[in-house]
Amino acid sequence: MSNKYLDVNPEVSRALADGKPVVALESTIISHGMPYPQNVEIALRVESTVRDNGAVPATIAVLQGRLKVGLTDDEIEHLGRGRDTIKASRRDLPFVVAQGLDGATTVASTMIIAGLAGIKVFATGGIGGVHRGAQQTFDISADLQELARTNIAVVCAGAKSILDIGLTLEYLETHGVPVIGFGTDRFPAFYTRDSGFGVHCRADSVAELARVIQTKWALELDGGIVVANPIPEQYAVDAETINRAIQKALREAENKEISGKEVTPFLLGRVTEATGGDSLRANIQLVYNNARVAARLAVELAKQV
Ligand code: PSU
Ligand code: MN
Repeated sequence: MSNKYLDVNPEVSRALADGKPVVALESTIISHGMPYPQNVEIALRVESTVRDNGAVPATIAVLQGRLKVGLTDDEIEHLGRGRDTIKASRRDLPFVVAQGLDGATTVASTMIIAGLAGIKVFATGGIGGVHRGAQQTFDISADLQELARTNIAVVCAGAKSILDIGLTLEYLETHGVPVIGFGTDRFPAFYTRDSGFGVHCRADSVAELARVIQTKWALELDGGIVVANPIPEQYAVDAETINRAIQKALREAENKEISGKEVTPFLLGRVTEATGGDSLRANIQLVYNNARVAARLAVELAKQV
């Protein structure tokens, strides 16, 4: 597929034309999800992890109004340094593109751009979801709507418990989005392997995952799939510590009346500050782990076509 606003880098473009495996990667995690300079180092290592597992990485962002699929190392550095890059989700894309601005893409907008390029697999850390207190605030991430409509498999470590995970899973069920536990019956909560909620189906190999994904699309059941890949045991963070930091961050967000798209970056920043090195280390490791599984899944999907 092509689009006049889309720039797919030559390596990614060749891989897609040859039916080779490609994994999309988002950029809000770089600009708004982790501190500089670790964010750049991690983004680059995530790319090499994808390569080491047999697929071509395609980090996605908007640069000077162009939808970029596959960034250079300098472009990743630029995004990682930029303190005021716009966080661009679905509704921000028209403005960012029309004005020729830079935008870091969320799960939702990365899915959209990956879809335009013809990429089927995407690795990230955690997806957005239904926020706690959404009954009052209506704060539901556009990521969930996108999962309802765009045909991409998103490999993540579940969702952070800054969200209401129960309501997030209900929303995904309503919209027909499969939530597949990879080697687990439990939906993970990013830093921890069990959110207290189950998944509705499980796959124990990438071949099994690929079959379910291909079957969904062959049935013309459009929309995404959540592959819930728990953080490796040895990197999981103590749930108590994380929950305390999250409670404090939520109270602060409420007192400061943070709203709209500022909510998630604010909470992420505060939780990272409060839990220090441990949570960042966990964050890094779970992203590598997701990149690994996504690459293996992309390899499998390329075989099964
Ligand atoms: N959750 C994380 N880390 C992140 C994000 C969410 O644990 O970096 C980012 C992702 O880019 C996600 C976005 O798509 O935040 C969701 O923002 P919002 O809740 O405003 O839709
Ligand atoms: Mn929101």
